[in-house]
Amino acid sequence: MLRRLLPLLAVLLTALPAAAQDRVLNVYNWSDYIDPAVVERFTRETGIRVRYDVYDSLETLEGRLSAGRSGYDIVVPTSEPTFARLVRAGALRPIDRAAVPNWQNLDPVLMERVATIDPGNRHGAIYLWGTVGLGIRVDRVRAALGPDVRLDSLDILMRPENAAKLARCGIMVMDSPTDVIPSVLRWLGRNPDDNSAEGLRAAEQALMAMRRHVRAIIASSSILDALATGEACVALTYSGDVIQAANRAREAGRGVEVGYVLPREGAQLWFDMMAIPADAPNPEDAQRFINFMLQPDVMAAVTNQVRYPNAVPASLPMINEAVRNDPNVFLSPEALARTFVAGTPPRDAERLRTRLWSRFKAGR
Ligand code: N2P
Repeated sequence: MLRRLLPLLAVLLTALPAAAQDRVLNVYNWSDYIDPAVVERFTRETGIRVRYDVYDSLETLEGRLSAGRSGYDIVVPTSEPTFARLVRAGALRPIDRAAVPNWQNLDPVLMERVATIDPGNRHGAIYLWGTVGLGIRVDRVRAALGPDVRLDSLDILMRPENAAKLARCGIMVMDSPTDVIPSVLRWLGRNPDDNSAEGLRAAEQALMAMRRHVRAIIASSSILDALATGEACVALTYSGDVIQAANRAREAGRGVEVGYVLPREGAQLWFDMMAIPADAPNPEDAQRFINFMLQPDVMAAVTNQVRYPNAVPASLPMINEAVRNDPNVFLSPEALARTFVAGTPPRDAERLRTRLWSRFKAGR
């Protein structure tokens, strides 16, 4: 009986639409930046399997994409500089709105902000956004700098006398000139887009002045881990990563209390964009994925998991109370007004920045 049924089964399986069987979508996203259940649901609903790779800095993403033929269908670059450069280079495929009806769920005010570098929002939808600031061990920082220390400034890290007091406790900086230099310039009271030789020299001096107190300049994903275990006492990194680390530390129950410092001198604000490389092998399925992600319940699940706000306002009622009321996830209008969005440095400035950064890493 079974013998006779098997060939029939084989015929039935091959007759299934190609759709359900061997479609694969290649996604390249930031680490710790999605709810895995959401990816499973996408596969369940569409039959499309997802090959999911991660990066943890814009430098890594740009390196991977610059050669072309990355093989990815979805990438998630920050609006400036990476997404802006890709748009300008014609390296992204225009998105067919008719295939993405959930586009209408996007907040027009936020989308307008990224239209400056992508006129008409043709190449990308905001996925998540956030700030750059400090993850700190609140009790340790208070113990080192005094009970009255203001926990709202990059002074904690950037003033050498503070860094000296915190060195033994563990200072870390994410390994990304792109996402660190603008905050340093701003802390210096300069234009965060100051790419003059003099501006960059000032940034370098400031970084070098606290360099010997820094324990590690490492990938943002490693910083998240180090904050969660308590190994890092002060770390310059992305907002939601700090909040994720704080939650992990709390769950571990070993008395590590992590807090986020939104720099009052002005925090760098960034928007990460879902986009499709021009040479994506499966652009239609990529659009399906973007459409799937833009559903309010899906975006709510992502924000609940990774603690970054999204750009789909209808997701708000489904976001957990604690996340919705966290002022470091959803900034108050006053806090938002003090943020800045960094621009895209010209290529020659990029070279200066890279050299500055290797000297900072080397410590000389
Ligand atoms: C996620 C990193 C946030 C993205 N781990 C920074 N644009």
